[in-house]
Amino acid sequence: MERLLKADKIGRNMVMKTIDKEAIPLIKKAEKENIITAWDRYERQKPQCGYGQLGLCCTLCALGPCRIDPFGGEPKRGVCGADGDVMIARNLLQMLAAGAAAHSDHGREILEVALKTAEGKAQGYEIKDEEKLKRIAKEYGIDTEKEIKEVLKRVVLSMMDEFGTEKGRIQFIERAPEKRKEIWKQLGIIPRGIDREIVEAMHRVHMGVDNDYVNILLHALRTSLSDGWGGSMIATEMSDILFGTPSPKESTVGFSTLKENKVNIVVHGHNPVLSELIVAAAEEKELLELAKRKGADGINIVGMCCTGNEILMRQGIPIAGNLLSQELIITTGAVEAMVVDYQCIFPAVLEVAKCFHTKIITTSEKAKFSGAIHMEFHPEEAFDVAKSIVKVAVDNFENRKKEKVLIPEGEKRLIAGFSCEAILSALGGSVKPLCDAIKEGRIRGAVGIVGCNNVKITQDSGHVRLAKKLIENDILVVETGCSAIACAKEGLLIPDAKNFAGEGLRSVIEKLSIPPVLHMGSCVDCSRILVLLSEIAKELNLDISDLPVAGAAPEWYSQKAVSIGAYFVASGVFTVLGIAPRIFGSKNIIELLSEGLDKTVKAKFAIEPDPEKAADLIIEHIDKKRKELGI
Ligand code: BF8
Repeated sequence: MERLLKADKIGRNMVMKTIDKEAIPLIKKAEKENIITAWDRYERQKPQCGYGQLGLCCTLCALGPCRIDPFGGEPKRGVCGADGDVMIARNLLQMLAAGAAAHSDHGREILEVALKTAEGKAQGYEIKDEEKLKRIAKEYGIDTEKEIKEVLKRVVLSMMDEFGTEKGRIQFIERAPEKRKEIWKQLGIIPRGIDREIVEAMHRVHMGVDNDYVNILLHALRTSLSDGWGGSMIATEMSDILFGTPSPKESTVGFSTLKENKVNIVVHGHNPVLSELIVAAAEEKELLELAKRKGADGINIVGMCCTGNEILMRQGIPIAGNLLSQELIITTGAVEAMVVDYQCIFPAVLEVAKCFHTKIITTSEKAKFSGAIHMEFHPEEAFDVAKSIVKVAVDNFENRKKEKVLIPEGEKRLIAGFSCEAILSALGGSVKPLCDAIKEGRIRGAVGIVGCNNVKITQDSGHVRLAKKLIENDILVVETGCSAIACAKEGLLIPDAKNFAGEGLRSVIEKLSIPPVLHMGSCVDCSRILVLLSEIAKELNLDISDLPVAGAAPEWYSQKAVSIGAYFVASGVFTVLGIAPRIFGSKNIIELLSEGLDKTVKAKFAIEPDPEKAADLIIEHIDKKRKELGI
């Protein structure tokens, strides 16, 4: 009886934790072996602080921590006198600034590698997309007749200028439709420089600086635009130049991408400057021979989270999972090394790795984890370091304990690699056929589903249920980040998924041989969505806010997602969040982020945890836009 009860409890727990079938045996294994995961830690945090959930807790300075009574009693203000509106706005801006900083610092690192590449000082990097380099050079007014490395150097230096304050207006803003730029100009939120907006955000949240919640949140929009149209767009474009602009590639997804007879290396984090070279190093003859001598049949690289998306998009490297998969993959007992750079890496992976032979290897000077092996990556010696990292993993193969290995079965196929260029090429070189399909109603609209996993919602269920309902209603879905990985696991990223699509959408995707859900890349590649939307809006001589489109982040958790959501809305995209941001302590801020924004930037946020209802909200919005356009 007790065993039955336990089994039932595990069964019900599984349903609540994830819909990823390959994850279930690993969660069971973790439970059996007392391995603590994020879901367990979440349970131990409950109940989470009520003041914090409403945003009415301030820990910014040492006068606090302060809190405000949400029911209108005392205390009504923090020690400094900040009311609930100011407290929530400052907290939100600080959160957003961290996200914008993360994306943009990632972009800066790509530029630093590109500069060293241009100067012939980087090891293992080259220019893979000259055509794109020249196209971007023209946007910056740079002479493209020069020697190609000189062109690269000038583009990099111009992009580096975007981080400072001298120019006063970041270049890629010019890609937006005229009507959008006019809205930004009227509101005074055109980003002046990437670092400038982030630093100013941190200045404004200091006690006694910006104490007007509207003013604080306007700057939040400007900071987010400096990310979406600045740091993230730079990261995407320069990554394409160095590593190649993605085109459709077939690959596989899930824990089953691990191979029992091979040295398994998981690359986890965000920046392709690391993962690309690990992939290249794993093809080196000497390392393959070493692997053989150690008894392995080869070296198997799989991705995790966004750095996984980067190498999936460009090279078709299999992707093992998304945010909540990172501890479970170590639980397979089949991972020789998890190599990480930064962002979204649970500190807990070190604890899980202690139960197995897995080595956690950190590579960034700014993201060290105590207990990990640190092998720092610098462009000058990047390939040598990549080879050394792979060697650590190969040497570790003999420490794997066969009796501890559990690799779930069920590898799923996917197609990734839908950069804007790839989408245009599938459409025959212009967005016109897509616009025509929208006008004719074969495609009702398009939605970008982005963002993370969050323990507060069953893993992947928000993304998958939302995507399924949208495509069923003839809405084309584009995805990035952990959202794309979630839908890949569910088999929505292959042309056969047309069976889930409505008749109109199916007729279009069948003709183009594309899936109904298009994988556009990592989280910095949300900038690709902005470029695509701008192209469509320009083709139709409209603003982005006029289009029958929307955004959604059903399972978001990160500061970066706050920035993405804000720049979607600031760019004119109605955006539905599945997890409530910490704003419910202020009616004024709820009003500002919904109707207030709608009046100014012509787009707003909605919060809807139920993916079916979120889809209804989106469909209603898309139909309203279609009606306004008379289509
Ligand atoms: O940048 S979607 S959990 S991995 S933050 Fe992180 Fe969220 Fe995943 Fe990529 Ni994006």
